[in-house]
Amino acid sequence: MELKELKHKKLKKWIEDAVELMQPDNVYVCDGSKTEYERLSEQMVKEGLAIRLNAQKRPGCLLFRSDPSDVARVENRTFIASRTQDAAGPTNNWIDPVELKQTMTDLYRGCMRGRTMYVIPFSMGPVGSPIAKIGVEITDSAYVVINMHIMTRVGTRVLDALGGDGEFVPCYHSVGKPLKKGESDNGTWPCAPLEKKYISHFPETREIWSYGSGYGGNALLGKKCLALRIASVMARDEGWLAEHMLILKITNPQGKAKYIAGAFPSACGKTNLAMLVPTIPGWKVETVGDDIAWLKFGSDGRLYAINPEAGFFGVAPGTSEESNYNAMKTIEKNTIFTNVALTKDMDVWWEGIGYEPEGTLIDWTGKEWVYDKNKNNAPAAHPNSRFTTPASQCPSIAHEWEDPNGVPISAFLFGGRRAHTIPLVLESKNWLHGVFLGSIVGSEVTAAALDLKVGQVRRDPFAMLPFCGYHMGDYFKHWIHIARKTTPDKLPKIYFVNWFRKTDDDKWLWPGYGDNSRVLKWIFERCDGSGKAVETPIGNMPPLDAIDRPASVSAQDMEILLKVDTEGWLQEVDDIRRNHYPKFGDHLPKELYELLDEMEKGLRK
Ligand code: SAT
Ligand code: MN
Repeated sequence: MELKELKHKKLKKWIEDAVELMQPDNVYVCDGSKTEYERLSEQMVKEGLAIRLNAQKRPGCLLFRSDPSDVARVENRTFIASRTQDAAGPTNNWIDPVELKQTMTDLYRGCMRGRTMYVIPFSMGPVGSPIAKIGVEITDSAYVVINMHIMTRVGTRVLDALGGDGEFVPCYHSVGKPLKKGESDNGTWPCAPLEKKYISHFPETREIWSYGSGYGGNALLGKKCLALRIASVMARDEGWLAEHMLILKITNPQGKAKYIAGAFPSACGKTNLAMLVPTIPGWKVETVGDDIAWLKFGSDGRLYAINPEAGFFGVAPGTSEESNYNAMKTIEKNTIFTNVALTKDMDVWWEGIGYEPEGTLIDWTGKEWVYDKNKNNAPAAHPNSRFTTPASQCPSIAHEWEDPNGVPISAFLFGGRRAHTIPLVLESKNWLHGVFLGSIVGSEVTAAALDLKVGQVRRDPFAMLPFCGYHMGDYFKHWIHIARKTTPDKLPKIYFVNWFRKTDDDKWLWPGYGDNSRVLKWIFERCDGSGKAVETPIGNMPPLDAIDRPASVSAQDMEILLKVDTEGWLQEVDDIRRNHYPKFGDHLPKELYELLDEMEKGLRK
């Protein structure tokens, strides 16, 4: 579509201003068609930016290799530029919005020279749904366009829904590498150096400005930037929730279904949990979403969740037939792989794919790579290598996944990677206590963000620390207050889970994956009023016989998994009181300090 055909005056003006500033060679408004996807794919293959994979083994699949400096979200270059620093809070990077816009305007000036400006109208949520939000991303990356095709609903139908004066979130994106006359990318991934990367959010004006990175959440602006950072601010103002949560449907052998939403930090297995194949006979798990949930109250007083996305941007390493059968089926076709390894027969490979590679590979940096049984060489696939794949292709997708009204949530899960202390599962005493549990989530850091030390425990409340567009203390308050919109019996129950416990000699205590269905079954039964629980100082826990123990877990290990580790929890209390809660200053709801005191008292009894 041509720019002049656009009906929406404000949108047209916004694009024209961007064209003047960024000076692209061409402007192209995306229609979202299959032909468009194919044309851009072919263009990138020709330019040497993409490799077409084996048409028999992986039809419609592409492989991209990014610049080694551009492989994950960059949290220290991510900014919440609210008018005051206090509004952004102590856990977000803040720059004064006027100053930041000045800096970035200078960077944007002429940044698309030699390139095409793509205009991507996209909908988060089914097009036309009352809960969907529309965004328009301007980008100079064709890679971003085809990823957005999969991750969101894109194109003319979105412009139609927007009409002449509909509301949209304006999103600027540039890889930050203008081309001189006659210059080309020459087959290398374009991006700007770290100190020039900016992933910026202006919460009051609901704008997103991203510069310098082409990877994942830095560049696919519908995901973390719109659906979490900006949407969390909208949700606070409008009385709903925008959360970093998977959504799954679980059905018992009698055919009764419930929906569960779960928050875990990036690369902690949300995708695996959302697509889980239960190991307990007769139970079924289906997928509604794997990363983000928007939740609103229905007229019946219950919380309903939609998945605003249309695809999965999943971590490749560790994904295998065994760990995630449904993901492996989903990515058989029409999938974009980024930074995985390439086999001789033009297929993909990564660490933990479930089989050894044949012959030599080309690793994610483009170099020859020989498999070493002792694993002494650097990984062939980058630890944060990803697949972008359509949700509709997932064998476990629930038929209601695009229901514009969402699905009613019975339980929330909070979890992270914790080798010690945190039990396999814990139920909150009530809503407020559940908010307390959410506020103290910690996890060992993964490779999903570039600038954090992998393996260290960091507190990541509600798994939202990198994704909340305002002060986290106010976010806790919002969670406390939202309960007043309904009656306690209508609210989801809240659980703390930990699949990642280890023995002192570093062995997993719990098999995880499909066996996590055993924990989900107990949660289902609790929500159904039948499951047993015992009260402890940290919350309600299943008695030993309430969870079907997998054959691979000894009775002794089960006891460790379900025991209150008093010493460990007292250390938690100490760490929360000294290092975690004080960060939020007087924005931290006092109720949470009270619950911390109460828990400590209980533990010392
Ligand atoms: O790069 S993303 O932010 O989309 C992935 C993640 O960190 O969860
Ligand atoms: Mn995520």
